[in-house]
Amino acid sequence: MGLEVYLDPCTVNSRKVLAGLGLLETQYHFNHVDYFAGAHKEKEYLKINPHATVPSAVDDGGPAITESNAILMYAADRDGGHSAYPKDLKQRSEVNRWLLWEASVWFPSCYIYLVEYVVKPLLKAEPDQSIIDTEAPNWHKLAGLLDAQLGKTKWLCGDEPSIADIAVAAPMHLHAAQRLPLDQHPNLKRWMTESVEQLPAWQKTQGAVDKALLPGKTAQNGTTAQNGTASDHAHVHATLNYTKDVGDKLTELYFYDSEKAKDIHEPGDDPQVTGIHDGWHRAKEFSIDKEGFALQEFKTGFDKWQDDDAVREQLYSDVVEFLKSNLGAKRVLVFDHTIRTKANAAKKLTQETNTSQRAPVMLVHCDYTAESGPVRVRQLLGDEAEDLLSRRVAFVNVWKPINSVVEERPLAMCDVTTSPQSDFFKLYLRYRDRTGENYVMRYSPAHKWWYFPKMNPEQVILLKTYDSESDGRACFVGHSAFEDPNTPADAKPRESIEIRTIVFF
Ligand SMILES: N[C@@H](CCC(=O)N[C@@H](CS)C(=O)NCC(=O)O)C(=O)O
Repeated sequence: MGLEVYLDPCTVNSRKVLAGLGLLETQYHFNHVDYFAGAHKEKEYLKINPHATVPSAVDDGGPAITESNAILMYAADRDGGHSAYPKDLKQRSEVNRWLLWEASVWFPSCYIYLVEYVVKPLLKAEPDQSIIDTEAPNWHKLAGLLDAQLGKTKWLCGDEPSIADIAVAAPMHLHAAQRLPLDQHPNLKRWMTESVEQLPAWQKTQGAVDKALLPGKTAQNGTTAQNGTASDHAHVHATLNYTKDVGDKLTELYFYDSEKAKDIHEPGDDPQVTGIHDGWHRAKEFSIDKEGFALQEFKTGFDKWQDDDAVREQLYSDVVEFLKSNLGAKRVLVFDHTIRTKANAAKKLTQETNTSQRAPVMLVHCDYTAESGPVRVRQLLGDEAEDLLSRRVAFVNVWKPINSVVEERPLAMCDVTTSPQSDFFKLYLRYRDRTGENYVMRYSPAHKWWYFPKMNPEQVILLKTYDSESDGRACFVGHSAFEDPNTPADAKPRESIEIRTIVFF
């Protein structure tokens, strides 16, 4: 079986292990635990590491090693020893001293800079300078100890690099972005930039860190190979508005003024920072029956987007033909569309007038429920409905950028293979004359989210929002617009059209 490591290459202690194993030339098998998607808190992973932290390692079915420095100590001795963790008692105690010092005081101090200057900006939050000001004297005291040592030796424990160098360098691995004041500690700066950062084992682990934590610095679709066994594709971290399931109280939205709206549970009260994966590397593989969405090419010369009649008369028939040939449907009914632009942002989600011009919806939802799908078929198809409902019927939304490439508020989809039916519950939409139903979603760290950054107007996303077939295929895809942290400051507002269809098989 060999050495299995479980980690996310972008976290401090995971990166430490990968770089350390590289220095030790240890063979291992890499298992990706997606930290920002919360995979380290999932049931299966907790069986390996009940502390719910990354990294951890298991060798040949032995006990799990759940401390990064303990993994390096183990790996160094595992294959008969390595000079990076000397056997000589006195030399070893020097290395051990720095390993323990790093875990107990150095990591916590550097971590404060990482959170304020790297993690918070990633989440579009403001760094708190008072937190840095409070920590700075302690950080300088600790950095001073390192600086004094590195004034005497090239590496922390002598002339050769040891696992202590990797361990102590890891918490400062993004020192520029972390704004660590290294200039005041010249020996420390020299060691970090001219020694540690020149190690091939260190350099090989930089790409994954930059990609996850400094998205502006790296190209979008790059890959990082780990020991030839896995690759990590780009993702962003953003807030998605899930809804708390408050038990016996219904979740509702009123589209008119009513006393009844005074004490309701509204949706979107559970914002969660979530990893959203760039789907371009496998764009052709997604299907509306498996993941619940698909990406397709759809070219049209149509451009009168502000003219609803023209959209109906000129675009709908193209969409019918496109879906028939793509999905093998016998019949397709296009029954509605919505143009979403930020120019429509002033319109509240609950605005009463039923307009086709709206702002992007920042709520994790699916447009139909198991009950509202057939109801809508009956409303729209009258006498024909019962016959049509005796065969397979699906609702498919066609989502398409208009006018220009999407740079802000893109659409994210929750992979249906990670979101069982039990993660959905009903949102009641109260209109004056009727009540509609949507699904909203309760949060789960198991959800895997996808998006297609920079989609252009010749591409569409097909979203399955209802399927009458209950044979295990995808029926309801949760989706939401989100604030993309990669959006340039001068980006054009997103403009898109969502075309609602019923597909008969
Ligand atoms: N002392 C542990 C610390 C591990 C740790 O805290 N890892 C962080 C990522 S660097 C983590 O998984 N935190 C859990 C969380 O944020 O929920 C080690 O060195 O392995």
